[in-house]
Amino acid sequence: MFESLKKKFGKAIEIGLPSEIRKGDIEDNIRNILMESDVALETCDRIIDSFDSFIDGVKKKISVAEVKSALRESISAILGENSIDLDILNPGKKPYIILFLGINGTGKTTTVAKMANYFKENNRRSVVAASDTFRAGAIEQLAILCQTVGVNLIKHESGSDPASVAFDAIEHAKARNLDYVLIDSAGRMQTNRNLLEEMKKIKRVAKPDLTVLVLDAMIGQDAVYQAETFLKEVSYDAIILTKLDTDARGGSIITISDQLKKPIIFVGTGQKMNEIMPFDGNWYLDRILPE
Ligand SMILES: Nc1nc2c(ncn2[C@@H]2O[C@H](COP(=O)(O)OP(=O)(O)O)[C@@H](O)[C@H]2O)c(=O)[nH]1
Ligand SMILES: [Mg+2]
Repeated sequence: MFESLKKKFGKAIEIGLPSEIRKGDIEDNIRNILMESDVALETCDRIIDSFDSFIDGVKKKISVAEVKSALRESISAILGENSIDLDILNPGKKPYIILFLGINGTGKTTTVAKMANYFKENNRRSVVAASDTFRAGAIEQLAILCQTVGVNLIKHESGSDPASVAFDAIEHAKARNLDYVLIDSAGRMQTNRNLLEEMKKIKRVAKPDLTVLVLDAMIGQDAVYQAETFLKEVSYDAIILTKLDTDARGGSIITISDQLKKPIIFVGTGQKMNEIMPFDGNWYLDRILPE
């Protein structure tokens, strides 16, 4: 993942070997690389400003080592800005209720099942609520995934009230002393009023401890606009970014962190149930920056 971004940074920095690079040149190059990688313009500017402040202001020429550390610090500062105080495996409440939101196709349903699998692998017990009762086939899709993972699913008929499915799943979890309730949801167009009312109702009824916005890394800056629309109507606490394996340009993590001001807590890296992991900024920086 992210090999092409790493290669571009590598080339830009190596221009300075064996001695030094002109600061203005390397800043132009970094800006261009970030822009080609789908990083928003304002975010590029923030990174360059911060890069500049890491380097002695009057210096015109800088060493390769200085470039590397200033670049790492500048991006790292953005990634680390929005952390939340949450140990997801020990959240301190039982059942811990997580609601997953996002528009169609971003990977919500897959992510719900992957998270159930992640919790199971860590000896935690979950129940899943099939609260996407709108889209044909959604309940069946989730039923198959839950069977693969080996986790209970609470479902009602297609077209029924999503909030009451969530409510039943919470009762189920309480009765069995389960650790988590994971609530899938429907995602038609973000402008659809009914959907927004439906999500608000699920939130009112389920009172989630954590509301996660599921975003698709592949769609880059559009993801930001989608999320902003959600943010206006339904609040959320954190982001799970899916399909990192298909993010050929590699910059969506930076843009999303900077523009949405919410922490990315997990990332999806493939279609298999175990292809999800807690997000770690250093893991990402190691992949995009040359050693
Ligand atoms: N490559 C890849 N595909 C994913 C990932 N997460 C989900 N998908 C795929 O994205 C498609 C839509 O996923 P789905 O969970 O149905 O999205 P939903 O409409 O938001 O519930 C499916 O084909 C998933 O297999 C991921 O991390 N990587
Ligand atoms: Mg779905």
